[in-house]
Amino acid sequence: MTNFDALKELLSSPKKIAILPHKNPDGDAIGSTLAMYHYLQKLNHTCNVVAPNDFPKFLKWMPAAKDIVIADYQAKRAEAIIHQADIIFILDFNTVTRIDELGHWVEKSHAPKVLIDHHREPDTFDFMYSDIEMPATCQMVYNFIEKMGNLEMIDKDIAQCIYTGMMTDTGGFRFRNTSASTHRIVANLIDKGVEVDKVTSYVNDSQSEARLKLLSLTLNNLTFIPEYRTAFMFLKREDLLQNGFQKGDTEGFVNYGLSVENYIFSVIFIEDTVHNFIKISLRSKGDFDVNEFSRKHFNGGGHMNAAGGRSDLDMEKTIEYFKSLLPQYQDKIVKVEI
Ligand SMILES: [Mn+2]
Repeated sequence: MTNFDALKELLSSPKKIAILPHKNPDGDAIGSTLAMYHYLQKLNHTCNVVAPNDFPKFLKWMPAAKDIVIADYQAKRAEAIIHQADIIFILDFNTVTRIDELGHWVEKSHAPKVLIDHHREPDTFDFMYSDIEMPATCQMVYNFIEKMGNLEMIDKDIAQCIYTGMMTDTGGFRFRNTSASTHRIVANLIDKGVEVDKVTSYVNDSQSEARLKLLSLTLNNLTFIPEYRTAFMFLKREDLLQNGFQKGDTEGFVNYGLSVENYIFSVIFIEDTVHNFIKISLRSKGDFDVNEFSRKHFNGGGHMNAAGGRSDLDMEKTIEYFKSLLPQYQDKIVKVEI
């Protein structure tokens, strides 16, 4: 971490601290900000977590989750907290454009800013702990508390927050960057009281009925194209509306297409419930680049293995168009090693 000693000095007397996760906060964003909130309160600081918008139901159980100030609902309060902060923590994101309007307030503030994050190419802040090898910001928060010499201050609440972010960002400790130190830290967190079964259940077993119904409709139309190792699926507006769709309900559906042996490309087409276009999510394995695919054909982009896009054609035409693109990728697709 840059300027660590200066930060430690800064934290040696009580401060007003704003702690920010990114927009559409996930388990790692909420876990890391709440862990830091509990930890800094124990150091006698006055803390607030300010999120740009609301976070999913499966994270609402987390200790002090109800104290998070959501800028979408409490803009004035969010603004005031950032305005009055002596220190601003930026966790699990690396550029102020990821927090919408809150970004203006952060830029306006003269308070020193502390970044702890594992995303590529961060902006420059006063204090930075940036490491793209880390599987989760929560793991970095643990390391930060350790470097502060305060591991003994990690209680059950802090441990459950850190554990949640590590679990969700590693896909349940399965992704490649899950390391030996990830597991060593998890072992220590369990010693501090993490209830592994409960956290797992809170996170995984709080899906809405709508989500499961929509999943069943989606899997029902899942189509396989073996010669292109490609699967696709779709959801129509009336299905979404008739089943009480809420934002986030279709998160992760696209991954089912990659759970089939030998398949490396999966796409879901979802009609927007308000506007006349189709949202597209694309996932791949190996070196088949869906970022490039989406940029070229669907006005989108993202990462090599996960991208988004859109189509202004209707569903039938969009799917026809998608299928018509596949032959030109056949060579690339058959060569992908997994
Ligand atoms: Mn993260």
